[in-house]
Amino acid sequence: MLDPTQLSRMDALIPAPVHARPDPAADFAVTAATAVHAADAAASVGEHVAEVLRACTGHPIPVREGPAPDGAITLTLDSAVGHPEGYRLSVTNRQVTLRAAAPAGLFAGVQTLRQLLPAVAGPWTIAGGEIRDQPRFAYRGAMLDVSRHFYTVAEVKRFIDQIARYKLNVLHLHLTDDQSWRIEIRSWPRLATYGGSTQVGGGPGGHYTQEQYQDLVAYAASRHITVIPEIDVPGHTTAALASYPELNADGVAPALFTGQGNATGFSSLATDKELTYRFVDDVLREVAALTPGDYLHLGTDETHATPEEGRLAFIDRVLPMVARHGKTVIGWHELLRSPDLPVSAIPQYWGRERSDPLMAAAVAGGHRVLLSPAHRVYLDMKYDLSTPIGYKWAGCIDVADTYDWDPGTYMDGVPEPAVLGVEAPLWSETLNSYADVEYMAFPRLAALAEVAWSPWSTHDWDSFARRLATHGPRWEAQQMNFYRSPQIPWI
Ligand code: TNX
Repeated sequence: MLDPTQLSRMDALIPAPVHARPDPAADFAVTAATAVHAADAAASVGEHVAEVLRACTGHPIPVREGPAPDGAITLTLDSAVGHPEGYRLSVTNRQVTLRAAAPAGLFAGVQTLRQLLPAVAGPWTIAGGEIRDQPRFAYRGAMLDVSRHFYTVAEVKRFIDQIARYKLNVLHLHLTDDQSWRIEIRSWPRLATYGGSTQVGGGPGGHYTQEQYQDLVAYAASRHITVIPEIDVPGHTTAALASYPELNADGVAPALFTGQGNATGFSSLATDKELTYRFVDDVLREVAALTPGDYLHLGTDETHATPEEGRLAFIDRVLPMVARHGKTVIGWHELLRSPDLPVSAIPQYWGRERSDPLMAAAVAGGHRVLLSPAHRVYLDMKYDLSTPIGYKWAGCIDVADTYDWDPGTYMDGVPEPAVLGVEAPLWSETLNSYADVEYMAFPRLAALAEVAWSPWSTHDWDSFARRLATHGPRWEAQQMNFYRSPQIPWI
């Protein structure tokens, strides 16, 4: 394997771009005179790149409108680039030019530009050359389970920043489960104030007020990341059932649950009570109103405590509510047990089989799907048997396992055009702190990001491992608690 310290920065990008032509003689020096030129819809991304450059160089880096002189970094919108998340980046001694059809593409280009800067210390040059790039999959997601353990607004923002650097564009927030309810619902206030008051192990927990949730959504949007809220129903609902006795079949509230739970599901909303549907509709209405993105995730997994007939009736009634509130449903793939789903509904596959008749039938019927095969992308699985936290029910998952699979050919009857995208879920039963989140997420999320963004023609484990090695110093500089997998030749 080539020595990673010899890699040029343009050869070390993650995710790998569609096309890159490094030109080591064309590095661009960022100086006290460097300005960013960006107007109109490009201006906010212009401010973002200026902020990145100010933070590392200490130079003023003003953002200006108008024609760019020599020595400038220019961001322009140009419909000729085509794909809304694609970009063209050209770096010469005299100027840096970034073009994209939409701000999301400029933002993706800026994430590339960051990696063209030195990892830790100056001289602050942007590595020279040309890049043409666009994503393979539209949906590139990470899920954070804030229910089993609570993470503060500041911690979730840090996670957003960390995933944005690798061009992920979806943050799925698992907001409710047996252990807690983490989002304020004004029509059912005890969900958050009581149902959110604890976490696994019995610690204090917490919840997001509606203002805090909106602040998170806006922060994510400023990084071109869509938040998808998950309200897991009808199972995984002890926190709600504990908060309101009338939601229980027998009218008796269970105690709050602070164990880790089991992988089968032991709680259920009362699917034959009319009040249940008023409750779900109220919750979905409030959450939809706070969420600008297109999707609501309804969970629907592991409903072993819900009689099957009740489960089907529940899903039949609840899916149209989501549509009435203007959103498209995502559910874990158990959703496919319901016949006659609207074709817009998106199953998220978390199984380990490469063949699933319900998935193939859904695709044949026109559904698009999300792939999260547990033994590849479940970030709560241990790396190896010595990993102190995490589970191993789907196997130990080291970086190469997350890297070496092709979503476009992964499942029988699920060809690439049917794959909306991929997502790596991070369940948090065993993650006691945000440092634990980082440890399980990185470096595996970088591998997932490349699977999601880069064309399969660039897929190459040796190359990836070498490139990843150069990201270690960047993560150290950000005080990230990442796992130093022995598969990677860290520098
Ligand atoms: C299964 S995958 C779950 C989660 C657990 C996870 C632990 C899925 C849809 N449900 O409730 O947290 O396993 O690995």
